[in-house]
Amino acid sequence: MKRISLNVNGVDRWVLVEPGANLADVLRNQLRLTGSKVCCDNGQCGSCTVIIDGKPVRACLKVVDELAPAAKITTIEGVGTPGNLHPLQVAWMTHGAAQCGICTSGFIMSGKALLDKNLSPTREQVRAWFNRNRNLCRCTGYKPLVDAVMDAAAVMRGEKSVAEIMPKAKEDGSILGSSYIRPSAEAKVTGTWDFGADIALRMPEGTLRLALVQATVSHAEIKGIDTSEAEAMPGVEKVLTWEDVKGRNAITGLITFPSNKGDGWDRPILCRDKIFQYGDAIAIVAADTEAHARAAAEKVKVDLEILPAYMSGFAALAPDAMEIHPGVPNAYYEQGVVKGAETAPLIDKAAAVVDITTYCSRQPHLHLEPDCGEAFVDDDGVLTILSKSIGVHLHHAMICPGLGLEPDKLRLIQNPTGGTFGYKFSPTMEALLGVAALATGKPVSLVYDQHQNITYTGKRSPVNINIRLACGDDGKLSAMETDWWLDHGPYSEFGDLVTLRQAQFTGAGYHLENIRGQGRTVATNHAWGSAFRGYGSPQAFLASEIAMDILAEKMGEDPFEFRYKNLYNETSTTPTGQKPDVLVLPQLFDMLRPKYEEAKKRCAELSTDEVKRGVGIALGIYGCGLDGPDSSNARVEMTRDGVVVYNAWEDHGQGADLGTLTMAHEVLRQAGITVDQIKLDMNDTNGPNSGPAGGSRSNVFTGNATRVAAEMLLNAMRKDDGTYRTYDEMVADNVPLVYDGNWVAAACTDCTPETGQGDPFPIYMYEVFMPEVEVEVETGEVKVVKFTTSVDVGTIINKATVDGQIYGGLAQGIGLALTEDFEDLELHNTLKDCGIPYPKDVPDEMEILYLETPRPLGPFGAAGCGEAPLTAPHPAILNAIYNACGVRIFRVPALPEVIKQELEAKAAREGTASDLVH
Ligand code: MCN
Ligand code: FES
Ligand code: FES
Repeated sequence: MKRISLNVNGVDRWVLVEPGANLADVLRNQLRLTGSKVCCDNGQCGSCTVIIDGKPVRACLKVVDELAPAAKITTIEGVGTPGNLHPLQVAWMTHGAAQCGICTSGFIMSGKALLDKNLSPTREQVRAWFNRNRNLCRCTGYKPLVDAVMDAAAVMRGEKSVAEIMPKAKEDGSILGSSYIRPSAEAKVTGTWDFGADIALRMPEGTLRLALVQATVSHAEIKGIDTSEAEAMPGVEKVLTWEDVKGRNAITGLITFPSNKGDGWDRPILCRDKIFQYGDAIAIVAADTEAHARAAAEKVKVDLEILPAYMSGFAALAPDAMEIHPGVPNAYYEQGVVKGAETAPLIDKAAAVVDITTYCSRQPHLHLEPDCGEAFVDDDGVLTILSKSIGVHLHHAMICPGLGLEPDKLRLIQNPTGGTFGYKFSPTMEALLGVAALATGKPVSLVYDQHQNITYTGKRSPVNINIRLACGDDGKLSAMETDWWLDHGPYSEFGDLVTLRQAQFTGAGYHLENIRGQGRTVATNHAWGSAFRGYGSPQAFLASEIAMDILAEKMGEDPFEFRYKNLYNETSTTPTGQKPDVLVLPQLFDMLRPKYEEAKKRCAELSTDEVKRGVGIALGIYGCGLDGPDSSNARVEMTRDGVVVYNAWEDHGQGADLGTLTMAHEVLRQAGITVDQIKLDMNDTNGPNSGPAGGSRSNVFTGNATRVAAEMLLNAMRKDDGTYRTYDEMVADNVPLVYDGNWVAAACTDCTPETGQGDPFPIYMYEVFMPEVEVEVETGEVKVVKFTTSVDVGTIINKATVDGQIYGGLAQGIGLALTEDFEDLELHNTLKDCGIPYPKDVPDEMEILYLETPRPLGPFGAAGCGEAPLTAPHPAILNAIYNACGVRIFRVPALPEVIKQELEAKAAREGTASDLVH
């Protein structure tokens, strides 16, 4: 221990520190300055950035003993406070630059250090600065962050006023379609928005800190668990195993497909007999400090008999592979597609056929905030779990029987959340927190480190698709056949659903009357499959959008025009036989066509022998909803102080608060209710069940339910003369004050497992992707240098939100196409090694062309938007690579070494061919 003095935000503070303590921990744990966030703890993400003597420093890397005695440290708390903001903080809010907000203070500190020494940086200098200082953001695609710095610099130079950079108010007071600032923005930009790890620090004295004993192998039988040594370690309160779980000790996947050979109870809370994947939880240590808990966890001995690990669908499907869940075949669910006429004869007589196999990777979510949560039993005996859940009611149903609780004895509340991108559609640590709080009777907290976060949360399910796509002499598509498997890891929850998505989206967007297909869900010992933005569609579009490109070439047609003439028309149905909700694809292509022609010219002009430039096209579609029948609920209450809106539109970072506020305000402003008079009370199982915030369904479903509840209140407020009652008048007239709104997708039906036919979604969103890439011939390195996209997500509810969703999704698409993977457990276990794009990996030139076709069923005409940008940016990038250098890649990520190898093979082929000619 050492007593040192730190000058933080202009104040001298004395602290006692352990030798080697890092500044991030001292600031957060000792000085309680939790505005600096810790996401990676190893210098990769920049979320802990502070300024020391004018320089941006990643506090997690800075050992406090090594600070110069007179060092002046500035944290986000010293930059601006709510109501007294720095221009950077204002600009961050007005550009929607704080989505989830976990990276925000790090970026603002880094940006401030830049502007303090250069008040007129170019955009490129800002990007290079953030890149050099390792500032990562997973939500925004970086462009809005650069916009924010440029605006803040203009304000600081005196060229713009703060008022000029604020969103423009509409004359009628409506905020619909504006860039109105989200309610959580000010807290996010000032570092006062408490995430789960911050809440853990503010838990009462006596809170136990948890650590997990986890599997370090992928498949094994458990012969014994010995906790005795761990129990004797300092600070340990209890070591818990499966014997301490009072219920069924399993998380149920709520399987609804009767033909699924699994029963949905295959995921243990704490493993008893078997390890199914790396990271599986075997025991929980509860101790007075996290360090004590982690040290004791190391001492739990687990006796294992190692089994063969099946780390891919190929391996698990081998005839001699053992059943991962004894009694259930590894291929446990089959999905068929039968639409129109038999395809074999049509393929036989086609003018051209493409027959290819594509593989979409186990993309990691790479949300920056490590999974975390708290639990306690409240004064009424209700187990209350706080977590990053994006489906509080769904998770309640999934974990309640496993914990052995009556439903009314369990409550889930969402914490402010630093990004999920879908991984939190599955419960992660909720049941573990619950087991520990019940068994110890004390409040508990559990915070994963980034290694646990990456290795022990769900991933995108890899899919291997064989596709045969055929067209007639006129270049019109005549038939499609598909055969696929989907590697869903060991746990079946939602595996059938994502297998069905392949039937719904392979070939979507085109007039295609005849389809036959067969797919299967396969259990493996790799990471369990969870939802991920675009859920199921990136795998499907990788196959059909590469096939379309090749077919166009076979027919001697331009890939853009070949697609255009095959788009959905008035007589088309989707691959599941549903009539599209709106016909917008031709317009989206028309908007893009001039840009495409320019891009082709530019690519030809700018290509050199060393660097080839190319442009690619792909379309993407996604449905809003859970698939088949779906509904949502919301509540609105008139109070003396204004209106309170209750729903469970969980916020990953996408802006559920602003969505809710806008929907309610747009209705209630007719009665003179202002935005400031609306309060939000969200994401608690004690409130209305709105369903999970997945499947880009919330804007449509919970938006509609909120609208309906607000309309019910509005009607109740309306007097006979057309004016509206005040709260006092409502009370005086005995008019009820609380209204429950419900919205149901009335016409939706399930797709059958045999044919895949049905009407699964009420509303779809549409996007066309046009990246331009440069391929360095010598190395195979690919850079996306420009991205243009045309999008229809219906009426835009908030412009800054939708822009941010699209830019952020495109950045993730670039990662999916070129760098991101979670395959090798030894290699892919940090943010950087998993291939997350840094600022310079994403182009600054990103252009979005909007078409706003109102959806008849959408709230104020809106569709969803979160998943659209990650449906098909990656096949568009692979198509652009082909356009640039003539190399076809069929699997992602398209790594430089693979492209280089293909370029060399191509050069060798061409060399041989030219030898033959001479
Ligand atoms: N929106 C809008 N106008 C429209 C459509 C949508 O302003 N016409 C807004 C909505 O109000 C909402 C956002 O766009 O704020 C996304 O709406 P929607 O598509 O309905 O999606 P959900 O609210 O259900 O959010 C989930 C969706 C999914 S499924 C994933 S995964 C995802 C995503 O949104 N994960 C995200 N966006 C994310 N953004 C961030 N920053 N972090 C994540 O983890
Ligand atoms: Fe310090 Fe990531 S937490 S750089
Ligand atoms: Fe940057 Fe979420 S806003 S990581």
